[in-house]
Amino acid sequence: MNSELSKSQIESYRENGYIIIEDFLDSTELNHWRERVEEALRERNGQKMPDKAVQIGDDDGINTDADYFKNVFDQLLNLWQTNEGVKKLMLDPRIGKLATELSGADGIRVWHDQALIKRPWANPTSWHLDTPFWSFSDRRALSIWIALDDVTLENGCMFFIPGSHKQTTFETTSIGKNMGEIFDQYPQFKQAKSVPAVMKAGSCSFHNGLTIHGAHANMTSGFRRAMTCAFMPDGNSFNGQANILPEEYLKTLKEGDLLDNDDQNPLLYKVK
Ligand SMILES: O=C(O)CCC(=O)C(=O)O
Ligand SMILES: [Fe+2]
Repeated sequence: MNSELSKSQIESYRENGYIIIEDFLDSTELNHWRERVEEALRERNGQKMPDKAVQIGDDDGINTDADYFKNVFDQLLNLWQTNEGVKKLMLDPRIGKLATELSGADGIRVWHDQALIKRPWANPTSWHLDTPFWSFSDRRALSIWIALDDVTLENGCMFFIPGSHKQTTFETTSIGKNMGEIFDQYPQFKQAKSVPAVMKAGSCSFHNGLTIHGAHANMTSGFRRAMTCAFMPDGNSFNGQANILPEEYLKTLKEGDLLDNDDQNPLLYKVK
């Protein structure tokens, strides 16, 4: 695993709100990730979250058009909670260290992982932000996105609006059918130049949850598979939004409570 960051990579991430790390996994590691993720997906049999009976493609109340959205990607969350192999891979402190260093936090917790599988001919992913959906509000929150297949302009690579993370806010927008809806909320980026994140299988990107991003449609007959994980800087508190927190845990939380439950949000890395 290519888990060393140079100063200029960190600077570039902070400036642009995303970074691509080529050859993050070598070919042996990549095969292992593919096998573990495939196994975890088979076990889940379409169940989107470990603790809820929602199937992929069901209306989740976040996305405004279920029929359209189910053809954007298969989205399965918190595979680390249901598969030991994925847990080992996902809770790797080297990934935690990368996320900590890029974010500038003094420690990092898993918010949730998710497999994002664009099937052949899948719809595009509308431009959006991530952090406004989460149960904490931190401008440093970020995600890793690991390519399990070669990701191209043809099969649904992600795109970023560089620097947008410095100006966006925690105000929510829907992820609907209209690709560019978010630009009505942030008109200052209507003329911005987007950058595609084309990468080989085994490479990864990190993006700040406040960086405007989206993805192409899959214009091919092949799959575009990604394994991703969202991270919460350690020390954050509950902002009142349920997001993916289980009912039982939510019942115990009130706004302002520290989110330090190691079973739900394991601490991956802490600066000593
Ligand atoms: O994979 C995609 O199409 C979108 C991914 C994304 O939005 C994310 O990882 O935050
Ligand atoms: Fe996203």
